[in-house]
Amino acid sequence: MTTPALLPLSGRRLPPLNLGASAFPHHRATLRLSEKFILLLILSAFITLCFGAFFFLPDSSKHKRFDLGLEDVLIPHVDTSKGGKNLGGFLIHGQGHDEHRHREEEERLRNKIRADHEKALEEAKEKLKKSRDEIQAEIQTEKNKVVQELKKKDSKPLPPVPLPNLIGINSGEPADPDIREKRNKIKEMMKHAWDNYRQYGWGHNELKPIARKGHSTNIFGNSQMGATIVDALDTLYIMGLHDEFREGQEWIDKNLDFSVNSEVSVFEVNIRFIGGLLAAYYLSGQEVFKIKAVQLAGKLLPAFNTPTGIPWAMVNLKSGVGRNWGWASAGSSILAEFGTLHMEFVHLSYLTGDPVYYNKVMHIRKLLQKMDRPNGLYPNYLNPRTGRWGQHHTSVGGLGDSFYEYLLKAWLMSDKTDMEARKMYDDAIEAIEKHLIRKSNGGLTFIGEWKNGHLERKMGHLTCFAGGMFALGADGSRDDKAGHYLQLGAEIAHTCHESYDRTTLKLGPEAFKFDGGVEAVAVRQNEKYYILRPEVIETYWYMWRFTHDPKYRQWGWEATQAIDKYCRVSGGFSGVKDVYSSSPTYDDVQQSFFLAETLKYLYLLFSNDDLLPLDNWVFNTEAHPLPVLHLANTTLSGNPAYR
Ligand code: DMJ
Repeated sequence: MTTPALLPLSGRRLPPLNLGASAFPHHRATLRLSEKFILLLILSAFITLCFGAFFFLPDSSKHKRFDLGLEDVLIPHVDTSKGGKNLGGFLIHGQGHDEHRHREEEERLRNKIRADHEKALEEAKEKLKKSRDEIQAEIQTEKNKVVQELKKKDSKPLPPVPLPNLIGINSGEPADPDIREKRNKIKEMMKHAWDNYRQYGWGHNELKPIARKGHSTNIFGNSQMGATIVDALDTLYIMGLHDEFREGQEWIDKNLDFSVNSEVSVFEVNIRFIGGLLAAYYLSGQEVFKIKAVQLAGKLLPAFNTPTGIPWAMVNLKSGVGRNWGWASAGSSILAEFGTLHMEFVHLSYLTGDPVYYNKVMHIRKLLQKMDRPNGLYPNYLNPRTGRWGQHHTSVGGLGDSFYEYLLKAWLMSDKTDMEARKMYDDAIEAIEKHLIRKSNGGLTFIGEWKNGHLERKMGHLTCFAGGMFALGADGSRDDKAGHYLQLGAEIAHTCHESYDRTTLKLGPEAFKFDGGVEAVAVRQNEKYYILRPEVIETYWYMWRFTHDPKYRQWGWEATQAIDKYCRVSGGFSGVKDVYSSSPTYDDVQQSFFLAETLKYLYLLFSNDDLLPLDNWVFNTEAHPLPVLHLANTTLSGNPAYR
């Protein structure tokens, strides 16, 4: 309200107040002060009256009941003849009438609850009359129903994505009868491995070929997830073993279920299962593989919920709880594990239109880029809580290997557009060459391991993959050093061949030394085993593709014969405990990577180059081929969801 303070103290007239012609169209536009004062007094009295009326009227809200859809409790319609009004969604009644209705309702409710209890009691009594088996069968039926419902929910169709031009899914049949025969022998070995797994280990992760039963390790958790089936699918496909492929597909369709209370290795599940399923999808076009890969990837995502976004090594598929290996330095995650997700995750984003996978792996890359690297080397251990390196150990073998491989392959898979990855690869390889690669007294090039400023002159079987990696990365290398890297690849292939050739069984040991007069030979008893690993054969195959030097086929054939002679048993193939012993003992495990990698690389070594050409396909670290994404930017623009 206007106050008397606005009144002139001197009696001098204030200039006329303009209330505007539109406010009072029938009056003069201007009023004198006394008239204005009276008008304001009347207005204020009127407003006070309105406020009073508003606050002192009886509160009708006490009589309102809101319809929340509880039809049993509330009155379904309003009988306006008895004083009720329907005010759009809630009901109003006179008070006396309301209390009566309320009591009626309470009584009705009580009766209903009583009836429900009696019914439940009757049902329980009926159940107890049934046998244990009948009850179990009923529970199982209910469970199956729930699983089917969940499956339906999980099997939502994914957005259609333009498939890359899938060149090179052909027979690759060599013209030379000798090479054809060798290739057929390798196919026969695959059939032997598969048939025995089919017979004795079906659905289990791996096979014990001597005990003739299923086998598993902690990397797959405690569930039977058919690791061998998933890992072997694409090898079966490219070998033309289509009946076996279909058996595998059927098992996956009906049985592969990731809603299990099982703690698995994120890395292993990614490279073997997601990689295997994606490759099977691209090769065969069967949707089921894509759907399963995406379902599984969803289960791995909680592993990334760490303070840094560096994933845990293990995750429980059901609860999503993650943790690291107890043996890893200071609770660290492992470079070769969190650094070997990129290829599969980029494909997942490409196929689903969901950037979540891509973002997870790019986040890891960005974080690594920002970190200091001792001597330019990446340590094997990184703490996911603090974002700090653990022990300063660097390896191109176990714990480090496939991280470097995936930098190179990220570039290749992006049709050589992901220059950030290429630069990281080039920088890392330069540091590795400077600090880790040496020549032995006998002239063998080897890659040692860096341990707190000291070079250990030991090379692992796993490290032998690097020969192929150097050859694969030669084209596009910095300062046009293609010839140098191809040569380096050849030298590593030669050294690794020596590690095979210097054994009794002509199979390579797990680790070999270049120290104290020893060259490419295992010294410790616990490094003398061969567990059907692929890395040396993998390098032979890459070297063959880039050079066509017949010695690589020759070396590959030596390895094939040694495996067939010393690792083959009637129930499949087994690793051996001592490659220097003429009467070796078996470890009784047929590793899933034997079917995924070792036999696939051997088969490709004796096939024509037009079977899965390297311009169009990039093999993940478990030898699962994924197509190059010929996209405008690094990874994702091929998917309509990203445009
Ligand atoms: C495979 O699972 C993969 O090649 C992985 O990158 C390292 N080791 C095994 C085979 O030796």
